[in-house]
Amino acid sequence: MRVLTRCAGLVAALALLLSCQPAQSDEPRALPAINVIPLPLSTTVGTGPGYLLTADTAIRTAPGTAPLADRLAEQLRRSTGLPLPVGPATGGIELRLDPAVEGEEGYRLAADEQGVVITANTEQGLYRGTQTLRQLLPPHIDAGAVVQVRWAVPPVTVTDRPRYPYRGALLDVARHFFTVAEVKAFVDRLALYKFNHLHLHLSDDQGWRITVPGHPELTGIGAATEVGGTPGGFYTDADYREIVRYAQERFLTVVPEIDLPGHTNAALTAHPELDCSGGPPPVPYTGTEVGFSALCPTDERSYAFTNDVITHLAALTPGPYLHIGGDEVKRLEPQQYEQFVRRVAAQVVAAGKIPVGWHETAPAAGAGQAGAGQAGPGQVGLLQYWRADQTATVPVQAAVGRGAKVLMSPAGRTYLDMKYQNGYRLGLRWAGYVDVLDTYGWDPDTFLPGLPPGSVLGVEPALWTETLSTVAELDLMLLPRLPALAEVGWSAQADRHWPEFRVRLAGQALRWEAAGFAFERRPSIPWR
Ligand code: TNX
Repeated sequence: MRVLTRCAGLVAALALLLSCQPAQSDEPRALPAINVIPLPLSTTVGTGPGYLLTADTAIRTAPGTAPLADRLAEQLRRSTGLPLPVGPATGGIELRLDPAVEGEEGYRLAADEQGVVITANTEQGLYRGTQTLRQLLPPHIDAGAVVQVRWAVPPVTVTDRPRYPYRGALLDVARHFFTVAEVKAFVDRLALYKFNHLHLHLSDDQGWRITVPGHPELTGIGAATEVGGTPGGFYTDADYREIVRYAQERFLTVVPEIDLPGHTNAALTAHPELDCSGGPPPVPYTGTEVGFSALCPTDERSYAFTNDVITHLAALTPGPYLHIGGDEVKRLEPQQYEQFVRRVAAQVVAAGKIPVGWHETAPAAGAGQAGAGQAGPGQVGLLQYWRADQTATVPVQAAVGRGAKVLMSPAGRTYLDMKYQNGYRLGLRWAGYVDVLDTYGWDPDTFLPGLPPGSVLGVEPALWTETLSTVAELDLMLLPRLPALAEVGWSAQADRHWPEFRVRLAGQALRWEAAGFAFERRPSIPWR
């Protein structure tokens, strides 16, 4: 299988070279025949002409696949202008459920002159397959209006499933607020590259972004600002549900984070009684320092507050996880901190969710009695590792020994708010400069030494937004690094090769241009 995959890569590279003739300015340029990111498990290129979408093409459904087929049709109609009727009788593109296909997200895609068949054992698998189909079509398939090109799918057989079950991305909506429409735009980028979790960082020193019944001040006062002093914002229940729905439709699970007990200045402006630092009463903060705020660990009212927030958020969230933060707390004694995390984790478990925490919560992490990855009372079940180096390995190893799982977000590899290079206009640089090769050239299983196989649940890039306030700015940081991290999370480690990847990545530019996405032309990528 690996040989075939490598061959497919070579074919793609060759096709790219051959298509390098000067492009006519207003004519769509040709893409390599096979250019899929993340790299599928196995790809076999056929010899025939492939399948051409025409006015006669229909999308054929099987029991259980109609809603997905409707959405695929809707997406393809926009740029092809083809009618693409959906139904059980006719064909061209076919979506089939088959329990024999391996993996919850696995799928098979076969394209020849007769048509395209996508087979999976779940709707989720079928959806991932439709994103491969999208990438097999000319890049103008992502245009917002009708384009006249040959809508050809190359003859190919793809068998695919992901390396890791958890491939997420964090969006910080606290430092700068992003509207529901802007979050949906972020989800669109994630869906294209087969991510399956959306981590929303909903609270921080600079803003509180979600309504909680009985706490009108949280959104009245706590949500008013953002970094730089511009007006903030917040999500109503309906807004949040709409984000969840939109993400779910693309088979992404929303993981909400309320950062506790630090990063809580915005909450404390709404609830000054929960501050016991002895300093002046908290005021809205629009700077970018971290580590100065904490909920009072010795006041019972703090736990009544966290319980209100957690039960409400758990009720709004269909996914299994609730993230309680826990990072960069400088004001509490270690024992006080651990007790705080345990109490809040217990509230999360009582609300029916698995607590996730930044790796600082490791002393309070484990599996409890509920089995691996399932947190017991007072335990964080999933640790998100963010340090750029390995200095926090030991407590994480110990927590894994107690049954916790690890989500890898090492800052020097996955922090998409880091500058690409010295002098770059956007971003921070505390974890160093992060160029495309930094995001691609590592292995999540071995970044931390001494973790038993299976401890790493997945990978999660993070887009913190101290310096970012528009979708175009988010895009400049995401593209081209997000697809690199998609491949780190999805594709087999032994199949990943930078020289081949950078050629495929270059091909994505036509897609981003067609879709109107901003991206950064990093010199390490052979853009045309
Ligand atoms: C660290 S790593 C943070 C965030 C900042 C980010 C900026 C972690 C869990 N916390 O609060 O936004 O660095 O890069």
